[in-house]
Amino acid sequence: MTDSTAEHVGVYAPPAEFVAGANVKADEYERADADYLSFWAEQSRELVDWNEDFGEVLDWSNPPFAQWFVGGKLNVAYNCLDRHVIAGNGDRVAINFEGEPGDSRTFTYAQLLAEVSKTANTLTDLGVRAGDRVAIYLPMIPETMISMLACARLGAAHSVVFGGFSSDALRSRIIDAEARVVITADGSYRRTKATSLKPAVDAALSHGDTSVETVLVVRRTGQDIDMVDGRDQWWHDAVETASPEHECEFFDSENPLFILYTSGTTGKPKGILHTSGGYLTQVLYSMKAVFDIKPESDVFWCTADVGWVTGHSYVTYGPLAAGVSQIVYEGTPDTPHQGRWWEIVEKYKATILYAAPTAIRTFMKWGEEIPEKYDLSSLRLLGSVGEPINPEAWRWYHRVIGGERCPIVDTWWQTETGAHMIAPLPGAMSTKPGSSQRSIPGISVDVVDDEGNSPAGPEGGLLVIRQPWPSMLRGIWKDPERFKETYWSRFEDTYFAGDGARRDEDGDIWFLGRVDDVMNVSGHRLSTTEIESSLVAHPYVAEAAVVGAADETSGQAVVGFVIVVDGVENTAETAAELRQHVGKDIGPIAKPKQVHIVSELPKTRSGKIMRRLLKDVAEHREVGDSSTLADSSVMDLIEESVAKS
Ligand code: 6R9
Repeated sequence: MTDSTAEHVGVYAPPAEFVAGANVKADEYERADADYLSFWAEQSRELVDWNEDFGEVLDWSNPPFAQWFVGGKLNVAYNCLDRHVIAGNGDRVAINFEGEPGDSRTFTYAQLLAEVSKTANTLTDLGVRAGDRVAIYLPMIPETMISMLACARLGAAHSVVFGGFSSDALRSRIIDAEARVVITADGSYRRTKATSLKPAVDAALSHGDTSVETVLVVRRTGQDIDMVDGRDQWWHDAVETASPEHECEFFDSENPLFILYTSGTTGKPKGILHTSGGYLTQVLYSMKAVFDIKPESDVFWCTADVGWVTGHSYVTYGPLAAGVSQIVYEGTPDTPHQGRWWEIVEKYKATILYAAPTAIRTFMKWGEEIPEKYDLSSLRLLGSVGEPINPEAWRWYHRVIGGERCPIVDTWWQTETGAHMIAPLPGAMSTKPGSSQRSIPGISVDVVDDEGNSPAGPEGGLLVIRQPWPSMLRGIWKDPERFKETYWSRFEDTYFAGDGARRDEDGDIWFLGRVDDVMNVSGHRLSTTEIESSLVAHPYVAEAAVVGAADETSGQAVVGFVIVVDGVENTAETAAELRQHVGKDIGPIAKPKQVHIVSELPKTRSGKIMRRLLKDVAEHREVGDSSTLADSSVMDLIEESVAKS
């Protein structure tokens, strides 16, 4: 076990100026602990505009089915738009959109309200009513957020399906949610090419057996597509001619806001259901406490795709409900050049940047001379999400991107949790590279052993959440049994997150990877994350992924896949050096049996490494389903390099 105390890895104190101006100070924890329900009620009344106040804060009479802010009425889109315009901030920029080919569009809050109103009127004309579902299959363009908000405005739930998913994935999600309308585009731009989207919708609906009545099509690329008579309508015909006035209704706190499908370990994807009042409360609280948002001066940039939960909570709902200006970028970080992100930060003077560790490690590999060419001095806070961030990548992010002045918030949460759960509060504490540190105020997490005992030993255990929280999932769409079984059956009345974690001597939380990624070598529990961090800390290595492969003698053996930095040779000596390094750094038991040097790692578009596929390679099996990879050709490249090594 590596030493992870503050003394060993170092801690980084926030600048005095940051602390002085911070929204939330250290005393917040105590206040929240004293009475977490009163704490959340207070936050909700402060941050959300309720049309009718709620009564009971939490109804937990039928666990695990929670109701928050019972009886309250609100409109989520009103909270994201109208209230800012009413408060006199209609001229503030809501979205700075940057298209991959270099086109840009700006929407003020007043303009965005008009666009959302037009879309809400169009959807109403198409028969969409409160309680219906609308599927959204769009690239990262403003119309995606406009569509989501139009649904919210009508009290209809959206189901955003990531634009990189296949027609089969789209089809099963449309059927499961019984969507009435699909909103899509002709295509999108990715790596300078116009890729198509609409044909996937046509294929998904080709059997004529879905509930879809209308397909609304945004023209993005202008490529040739088929329009089906009586079913398909152009956005620019329908929406552009609709009235920009729309009076919104107010809905129950527990009215469904969205369904977002997330893959399970087995079987079909789970439709994670989120509702309105609790979700908005916790998303807004995290904007205030974790991102320290200052709506009048910040320029926020969350680089996630709206197709995954980070894009829901921190591209659409969080920033807009907070009333801040934000950046939305359509494309990839290396188009047309490897400095694109930094050019965007400079152009819009971004103050807060929120990205995935895999992006940071990619930038490290490309070299710090690229970001150094740009003026990044507007940045004041950095965030990380999606996977554990290795201390090495954390330090690089802090030094090269943050100029040693920006605190980094490493935010742990899930599609299921809706908003941040574990993250340092940047104005309240020093940050520690590689650790998410502690749960945010009002949230109660624990690390338990296999039997549910707390505390788990120094090797770590399983992360659980003890008390209900406002933005918790309300269930799995149409499958209450699976909801109970997946999250609430392992330990009584406790949410089981599926992540391995441990607390260090300072009480700070370190993530060890998903429970299925934790390895067992000769009876020792080893974390993929820890060994990957050790590999990435070696100067030869840019990126690393580790899996446990079945092994006759030790049960499992550690197998590493690494991408080396430019100039390092792919030789047996390099691999041996890396194996030795881990053995010395963590201990002989963690020394990988094999290290393969590869040119790519299999990653989803949300930046998660698909270790399952690497495990197939390590165990010499045929590689399993790779349909959710950002680039499905990488598995061939990996198999080729492994065959050579
Ligand atoms: C927001 C998001 C959830 C899983 C989660 C965990 C991993 C996310 C993390 C992290 C360590 C962090 N994860 N953030 N692990 N440190 N800061 O990613 O949602 O796509 O549902 O994934 O991602 O394993 O259980 P989702």
